Amino acid sequence: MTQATESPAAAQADRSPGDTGWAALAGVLAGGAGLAVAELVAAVVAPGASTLFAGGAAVVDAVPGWLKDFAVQWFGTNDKAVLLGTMGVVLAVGAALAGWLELRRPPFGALLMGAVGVVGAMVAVLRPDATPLWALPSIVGLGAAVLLLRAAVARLRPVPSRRAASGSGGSGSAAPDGGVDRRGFLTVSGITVGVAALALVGSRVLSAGSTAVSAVRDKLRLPTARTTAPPVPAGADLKLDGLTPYVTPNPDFYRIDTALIVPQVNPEDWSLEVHGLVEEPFTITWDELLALPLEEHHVTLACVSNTVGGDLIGNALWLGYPIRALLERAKPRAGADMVLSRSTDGFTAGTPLEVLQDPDRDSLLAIGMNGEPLPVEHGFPARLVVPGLYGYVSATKWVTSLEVTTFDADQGYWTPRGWSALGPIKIESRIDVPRGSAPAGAVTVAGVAWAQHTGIGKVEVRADDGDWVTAELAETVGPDTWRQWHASIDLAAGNHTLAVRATDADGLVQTEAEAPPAPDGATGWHTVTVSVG
Ligand SMILES: Nc1nc2c(c(=O)[nH]1)N[C@H]1C(S)=C(S)[C@@H](COP(=O)(O)O)O[C@H]1N2
Ligand SMILES: [Mo]
Repeated sequence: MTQATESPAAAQADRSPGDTGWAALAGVLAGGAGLAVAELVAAVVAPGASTLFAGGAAVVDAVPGWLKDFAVQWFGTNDKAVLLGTMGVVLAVGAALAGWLELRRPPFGALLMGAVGVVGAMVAVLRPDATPLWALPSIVGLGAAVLLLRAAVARLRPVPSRRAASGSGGSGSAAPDGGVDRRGFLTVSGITVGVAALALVGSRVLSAGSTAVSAVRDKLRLPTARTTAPPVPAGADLKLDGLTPYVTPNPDFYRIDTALIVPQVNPEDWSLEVHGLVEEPFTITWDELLALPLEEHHVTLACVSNTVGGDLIGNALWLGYPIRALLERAKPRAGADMVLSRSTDGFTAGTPLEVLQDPDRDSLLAIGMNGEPLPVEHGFPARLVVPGLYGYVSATKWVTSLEVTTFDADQGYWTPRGWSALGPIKIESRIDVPRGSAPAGAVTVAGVAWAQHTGIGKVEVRADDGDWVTAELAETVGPDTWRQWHASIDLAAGNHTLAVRATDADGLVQTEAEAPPAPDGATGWHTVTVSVG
C-alpha cells in the first residue's frame, strides 16, 4: 500500500472491498432488470422502441461510414449481433459503475442510471417511425432500475456510522457495530432477478405477436405476372461443385440493411406515396398494386460494400410493377433529377430519375422474389430493384414513399456517410472453383462475372504470370444478371495463383487497380491460391 492509501476514497475502499463489488453487482442486476422491463413495455408499444434496439439503431445511424464499412467487412451479416454484444458490455460496465457510484457518491449512481433512461427515451422518440409513446419503455424500464438500485445499495450502507477507526491495514474483521443489511441486500437482489426474468418471459410471449406479419406473408398468394420473364436457359447454370448457382435461393441471399429489428409491415396497412416534384401525386394501396399488370425479371443485386471476391451479391427472379409506369402516372416536373425512396425504418436511397424512367431498364417496385412474396428481411411487402445500381442507391426495402426531387435538394442515407451519391455497379468477376487445392493436370476454374445492365462479353483467367486463357461463358437471360464461366488450365504440382478478369459487352476491361468499397465500389482482380498435387 503506497500511493493508494493516500487517497481517502481508497482508504475507505480498503475497509470494505467486498461492498464495492456488491454495489457493482447491484448496478448490473438493476440495469439488466431495467432493460428487461423496457423490452416488456416495448413489446406492447413497438419492438423498435426498446432501450436496446432504439439505442442500437441510433448507434448504427451515428457511427461514421468507415466504421460501419469495417463492421460489414469483418462481421458480415453478424455485424448486428456484434453491435448488440458490444452495447451489452458497455451497458454492463456502466451499470457496475452506477452501482459503485451509488454506494460511494449517492445519488450519482441513480442519476447515471436515470440519465441512460432519459437518453434512451429521447433517442427512441427521434427514430423515424416513432410516436411519443416510444419514450415509455426507457422511462418505465430505467425508472424501475433506479428504484431497484437505490433499494439494493441502501442495504449495503452500514446502519449506524462506522467507527472512524484507523484501520488502514485493512483489518479484516468487518466492524460488527456497523454491519450492513446483507440479508436485505440479497432479498432485493432476488427480487431484481425475478423482475428481470418475468419481464423477459413476458416480452417474449407478447412479441410472439410480431410473427403476425410473417403469418400474413405465409398465407399470401401473389398474382401471376402479366409479362413473364424469359425462362432461364439450361446452360445458364453449369452446376459445378462449389460454383455459385445462377439463381440464388432466398435463404442464401445476402442481407444488408441498417435495421436491428426487421420492420414488420402488414400489406393491409402498406401504401406507396408518389409525390414531390410531380404534376399528379398519388398513393397506391396493396390491393391496387396487386391489380396492376405485373412483370417478372431476373436481376442481380449487389452491395457496394462487397470486396473483390466477396459474396454480397445475389441473383433473383423479381415480380413487380415497373417504377417507370408509376412515374409516368405522377408526371415529374422539369428540373427534377432524383427519386428519393423512403422505407418505414427511415432508410432512404437517391436514384437518378433518368435511370428509373429509362424504357430499356426494368426497374421494379418488387413484391415477389423467386416465386414467393418477398421474405420479410428482404423488404416485405414491397421494395425497389434497379438493374445496374448498387443497393444503397436503389434497392429500398419496406418502401413506402417515392419523392421526386433533385440531387441538389436531397440525398440518400449513405451519401452524408461518405458514400458516393451515384452508385453504378462496377464490372467484377470472382473465382469460386477451385478453392484451396486441386489435383495436378487439367484443373477446372469457374466462377461468376457481372456488369449489370451492360452484360459480360468475355472472361479470362490465368495461372501465375502465364498467358490469359479465355473462359467459356455460360448462358444468361440478359445483361442484368451475373454470368457463370469456366475454363480448364493445366497446372503442375505446387502452389499457384489464379487470377480472373472480365470484359463487359461494350469492351471495357475490368481494371487491375485495387480500390476499397468506399466511396463507390471496390475494384481489382480476384486472385486465389491453389495448392496443386
Ligand atoms: N430499408 C432499407 N432498405 C435497404 C437497405 C437498408 O439499410 N434499409 N440497404 C440497402 C443496401 S445497402 C443493399 S445492398 C440492399 C440489400 O438488399 P438485400 O438485403 O435484400 O440483399 O438493400 C438496400 N435496401
Ligand atoms: Mo449495400
